[in-house]
Amino acid sequence: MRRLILALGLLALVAIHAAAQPAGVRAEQPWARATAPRQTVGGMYVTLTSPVDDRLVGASSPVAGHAEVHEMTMEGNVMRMRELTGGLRLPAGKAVALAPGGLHLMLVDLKQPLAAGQVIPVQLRFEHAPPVDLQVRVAPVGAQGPGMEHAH
Ligand SMILES: [Cu+2]
Repeated sequence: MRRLILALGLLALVAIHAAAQPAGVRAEQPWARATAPRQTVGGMYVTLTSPVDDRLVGASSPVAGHAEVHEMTMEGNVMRMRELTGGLRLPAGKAVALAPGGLHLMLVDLKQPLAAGQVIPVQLRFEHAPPVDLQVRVAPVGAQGPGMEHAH
């Protein structure tokens, strides 16, 4: 009986501990795009959902010197890219998609080209939530999604 009480007590402690953990950001369908031989930057995409207001503040990967959060916008007929230096806002419960033509993570100073089919580790960092480690599949050059779509 005493042992049972002890076990229940431990379970309660574990439950409390789990509840006290900061809620994590959900990262779905991460993928990157293959790069040409002399290209030094590569785009990475993922859909992020945070249970509370948070901010994606950075990323890192062993395949790149560093990574930046970028936004692509059209200015007239010209596509421009700029770094979101303050990070990317993740409103509570809202899925924020990083996708071609818009928000993306830019892997800068690639140590070697990203090859289709390769899987690269990328860590995402947030203002509040603990970091998220991803295994990111590289899709072919020109891909618009993680690789399920057909070419036209
Ligand atoms: Cu970029």
